Amino acid sequence: MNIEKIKKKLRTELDEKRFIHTEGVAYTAAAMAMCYGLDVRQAFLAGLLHDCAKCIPESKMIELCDLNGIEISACEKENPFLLHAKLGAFFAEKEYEIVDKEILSAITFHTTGKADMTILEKIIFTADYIEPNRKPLPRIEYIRELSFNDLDKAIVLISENTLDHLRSNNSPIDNTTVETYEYYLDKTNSRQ
Ligand code: DGI
Ligand code: FE
Ligand code: FE
Repeated sequence: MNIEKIKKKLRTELDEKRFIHTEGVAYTAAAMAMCYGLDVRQAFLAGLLHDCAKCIPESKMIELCDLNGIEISACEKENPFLLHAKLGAFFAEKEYEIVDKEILSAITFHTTGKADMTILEKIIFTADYIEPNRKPLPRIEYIRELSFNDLDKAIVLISENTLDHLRSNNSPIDNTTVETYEYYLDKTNSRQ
């Protein structure tokens, strides 16, 4: 499927706001790929498809996971919206003909991140947070700058913001989200 065809299908799957965010992530990921010497088209595609399952109603997401043998963790059971990441990778492969496993993995981990990410995974995790259409977030200008000159440190600040936000709302926290923060905090601290 070429990019125009993917965009056309995404327009039917996503609402206007989500489509605008999606384009923001795709172009931000492409710019980051230029900065870090990655394949620009690969990053653009991963950005374009990262939220392709975001507008599916939560009950339908659970149904689709059950139907297709996609495992649901305890935290995902409590917060089914988290499933849009795994389910997004599933649809990217089945409906958008993406065979590149690196793209599929970047989509799978875009919400929680994980320890020891590939550069593409880091780029999608970060581009999702810093893209220009996001509403104001704590320290966002600094995080945007870091994203292009100290990606691991940007990930520490993003996951720290996310954990603070989840704790202040008393939301259940997925272990992978905590692992992302701890791994990149240790990694950046042991550098100096
Ligand atoms: O899909 P987007 O809104 O573009 O962005 P996203 O997929 O990164 O989702 C962002 C939301 O995910 C944000 O409100 C924080 C939330 N989130 C991230 N990790 C966890 C989490 N929510 C819960 N409940 N638990 C987590 O571990
Ligand atoms: Fe998302
Ligand atoms: Fe997103």
